[in-house]
Amino acid sequence: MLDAVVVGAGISGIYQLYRLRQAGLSVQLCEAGDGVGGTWFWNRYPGARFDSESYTYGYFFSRELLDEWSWSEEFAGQPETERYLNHVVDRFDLRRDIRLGARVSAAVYDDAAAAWTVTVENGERLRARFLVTAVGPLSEPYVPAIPGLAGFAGVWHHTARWPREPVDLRGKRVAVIGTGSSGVQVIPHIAAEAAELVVFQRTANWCTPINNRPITPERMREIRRTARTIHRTCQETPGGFVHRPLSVSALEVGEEERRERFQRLYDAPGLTMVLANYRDITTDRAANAAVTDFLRGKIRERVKDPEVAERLIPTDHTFGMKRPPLEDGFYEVFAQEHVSLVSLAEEPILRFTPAGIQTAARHYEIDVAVLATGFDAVTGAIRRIDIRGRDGVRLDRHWEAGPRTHLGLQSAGFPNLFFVGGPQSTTGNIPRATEIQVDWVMDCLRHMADHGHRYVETTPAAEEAWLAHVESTVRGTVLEDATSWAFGSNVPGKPRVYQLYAGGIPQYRARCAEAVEAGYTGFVFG
Ligand code: NA7
Repeated sequence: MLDAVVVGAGISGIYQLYRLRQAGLSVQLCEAGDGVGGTWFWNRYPGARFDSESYTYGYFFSRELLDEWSWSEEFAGQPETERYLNHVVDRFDLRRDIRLGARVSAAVYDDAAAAWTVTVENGERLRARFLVTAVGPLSEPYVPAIPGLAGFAGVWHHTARWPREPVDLRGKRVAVIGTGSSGVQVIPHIAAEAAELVVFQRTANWCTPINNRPITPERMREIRRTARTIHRTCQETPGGFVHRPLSVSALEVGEEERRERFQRLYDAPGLTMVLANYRDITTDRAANAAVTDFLRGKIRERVKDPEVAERLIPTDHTFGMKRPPLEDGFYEVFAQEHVSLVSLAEEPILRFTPAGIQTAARHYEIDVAVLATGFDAVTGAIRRIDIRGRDGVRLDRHWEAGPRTHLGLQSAGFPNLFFVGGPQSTTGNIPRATEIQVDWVMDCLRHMADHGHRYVETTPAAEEAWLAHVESTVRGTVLEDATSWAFGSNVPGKPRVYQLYAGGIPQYRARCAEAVEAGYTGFVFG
């Protein structure tokens, strides 16, 4: 019997495997894809790129790794990140414990043995004391049930299942459905190749420029030299980034000063507009309105056709309630003759036809459809696995009304099962959030070994208390306005429940640590 099975070879699962191996435990990591990298394996659409600074996203656990790896850009593209994760896997000799093309379909807890039997889709079975899911919060693609898609005679791709071999779009009539982060990244690249591009937008987003730039060798030396400080800053900020909010309110300063500040943030790299802004832009609606006034002006400045500009201006949401897509030439794309924007509010999609897309207003002839329609986020990839805990209870049933966990780490009735990057846990710059959980799991396993415990599980009361706390972190903030994946509201039929944790990284880490210091509050050992 193995000590542990880890599911998912993304940035979090790789770190979990590394730590388990370092502790001398026997581990197998099962990965559905044919390569490692998770998000950075699957999302290979043109333009896929970080919105976290590269050097804040990578690992900090090894000085040697920090010294030998050089990022080429402030925000690395998908190929570079995939190379990085492959490098890490080889560098630390992790590949021999990774099974590729091994999608886990089921996991059943055996009470008598205090162990999990994990079934891989090919029928293979693994037995392990511990099971860790590191399947990623944005990994289960959401394909909307648009009638006629199966009969579409052209080709279609979801952005998160982009083929490995390049898709030739030259001379093609292409449709992109969706204008979230993925759509906003892919659209300028498709426009550069396709003969025609029609963008179908359901909801406009407040996008801000990525302002990406190369990292010079000199800057890379500086990053290496200050790596520890960078890591510490990421641990101290709510979203795990290097940016800190200002200590002043947007409403305490004059209009001109505020405008200058917004302009500086607009010109700065990364998610600065949301992360390094006045402290109250996501908590005070008047402060938020000041930001949206500024961004509305920017869209009007950058989009030539006033009618198109108005369609690209969000009408129904506050800035920051969703993670704002970072763009590079997105607004300018619509000035090109061969690019058009369809607002689904004016012209809903009725169906795919064999030759294209029929809206309420007209038919669009299409050769290639790109679905940038997002994910069944956070719980989707976990619920897809048939997980059965004590007494055969299904996790899927346990989470029917929304996820229930303690600290986002465990669910009651599922001993020795840990979630890394799962529901009700902190988010933002994902690796900075999930390393807290991986480290917590390792401490817990050491504690169990020291005390001779066979299992650890949480309780319904602890779940109830964590749910109440999770809800309190989002109440009263602009996040509450969102109809987005964070609430599961992008997937029809999914209960509208806040799926993440909005208390921020420092508070999340503190709560995880407090539970341990108080003798593992909310956890039961046996
Ligand atoms: P998102 O942000 O969920 O965006 C999905 C987009 O697809 C969004 O514009 C949706 O419109 C649109 N969508 C979804 N379903 C439909 C249907 N049925 N018809 C038309 N349009 C639809 O996913 P992304 O992949 O872009 O980004 C995910 C995260 O990755 C992002 O938050 C970053 O953190 C990184 P809607 O807004 O729902 O009206």
